[in-house]
Amino acid sequence: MVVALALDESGIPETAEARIAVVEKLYKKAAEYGIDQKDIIIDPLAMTVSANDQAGRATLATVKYVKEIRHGLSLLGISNVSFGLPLREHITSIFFTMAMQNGLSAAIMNPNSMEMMKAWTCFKTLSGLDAQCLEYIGFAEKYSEHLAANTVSAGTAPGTPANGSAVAPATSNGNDTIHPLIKAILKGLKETAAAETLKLLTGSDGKEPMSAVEVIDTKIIPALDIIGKDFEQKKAYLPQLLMAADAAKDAFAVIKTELEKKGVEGEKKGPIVIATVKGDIHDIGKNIVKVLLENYSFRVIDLGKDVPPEAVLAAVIKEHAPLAGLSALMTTTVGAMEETIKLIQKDAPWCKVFVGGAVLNQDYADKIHADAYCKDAMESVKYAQSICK
Ligand code: B12
Repeated sequence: MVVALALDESGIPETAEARIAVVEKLYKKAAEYGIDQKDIIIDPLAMTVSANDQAGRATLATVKYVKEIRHGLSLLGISNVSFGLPLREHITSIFFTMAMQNGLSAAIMNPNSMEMMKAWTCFKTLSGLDAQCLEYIGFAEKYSEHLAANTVSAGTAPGTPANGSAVAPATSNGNDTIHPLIKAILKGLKETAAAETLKLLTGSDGKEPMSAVEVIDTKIIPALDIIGKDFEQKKAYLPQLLMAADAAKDAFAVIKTELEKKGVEGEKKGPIVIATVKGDIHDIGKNIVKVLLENYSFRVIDLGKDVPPEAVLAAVIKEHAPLAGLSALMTTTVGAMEETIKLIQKDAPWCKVFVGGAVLNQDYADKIHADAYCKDAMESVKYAQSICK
């Protein structure tokens, strides 16, 4: 490839129009030598704004012309733009961002500059080039460490993580004592999570097989607790929480399939209406409760998540259900739970309501007049057995 600078015998043109004219001359001359446009990178030249306050505009307009009109490639040595100014990296990094936005193809820039890497990473994230914002999250982690080390602006940039590599939350980093299933959930590795779950359930790793409840209680829930705490402490971010939740779901899907294989046939008890309350989309815990209840021969009518009180009531009435289970995981949605309980107790007084979810406890369940609080899926089975004989 050839790098062609946008200058001629008369020097570097100051205006965008004149520089673009040089670009056209370059393409033409190259063609005479049999050099194809795709093999040329035009350098529109970053001139210093402290010497000419219009210099940035001329360069950016030329970058844009090369990209949008000629569909060609461009390159800039970025840092020259800020020569002679204080806090040069402010100008350099923003200029870099603007150049990328105008279609710059390549840059000569300092990858050891924190500000430049910030511009690069944020640009990628905002341009849809950073799957699930993982690169940005990885950068942010390093950036925070950097700030803590108190060496802002002139310091060394973090090594940008490899594209697409999952950035594990701090808690899970490099800790070899963590069980592989927990690790897989923390890192959002769905296939590994499913494979590790199967190993635990079947004992195919040469160890004693675990029960479904044991896998849920000692692996899946602790993993989600870790990522939840990391999320709270801003060590993990929403994309990671989502990935962990997805991996946990896949692990759980394996448990469900294994339980179904063992399937208990016979008459079904219940039915039990079950739902995550309005405003709340957390359904992993509710789904676990559902599967376990089904495994103990209950017919479960699962209304899903974010379910309005009226919809729960309607299902209870339609099925004349003796029991309804409500799940809430956020302090903000416990109100909806209380509202649902009130409605059921008023219009379907035969139906008992049992509640669960991480934000609840016995005291709170009493306060909102639930008939029972179950701290986990196994307790919910025991309670259901006491009601639906
Ligand atoms: C996974 C997860 C998510 C996933 C949910 C995916 C899904 N499909 O469920 C995603 C990423 C989508 C998510 C989103 C959000 N989340 Co979230 N999330 C979690 C996390 C990490 C784990 C929850 C979980 O599944 N636990 C594992 C299950 C098995 O446990 P469980 O639900 O408690 O269920 C057991 C028992 O409670 C009981 N049980 C549960 N339900 C029922 C029902 C009945 C009837 C019975 C009897 C028993 C029972 O049995 C279950 C099995 O033993 C928690 C943190 C935590 N450690 O709880 C945060 C957490 C609940 N999320 C939180 C927040 C803030 C959010 C968001 C608002 C984030 C955001 N800014 O967007 C959104 C919520 C959007 C909404 N409107 O609901 C906060 C809530 C804070 C609060 N106190 O209000 C938490 C606590 C994280 C935190 N520490 O900040 N989240």
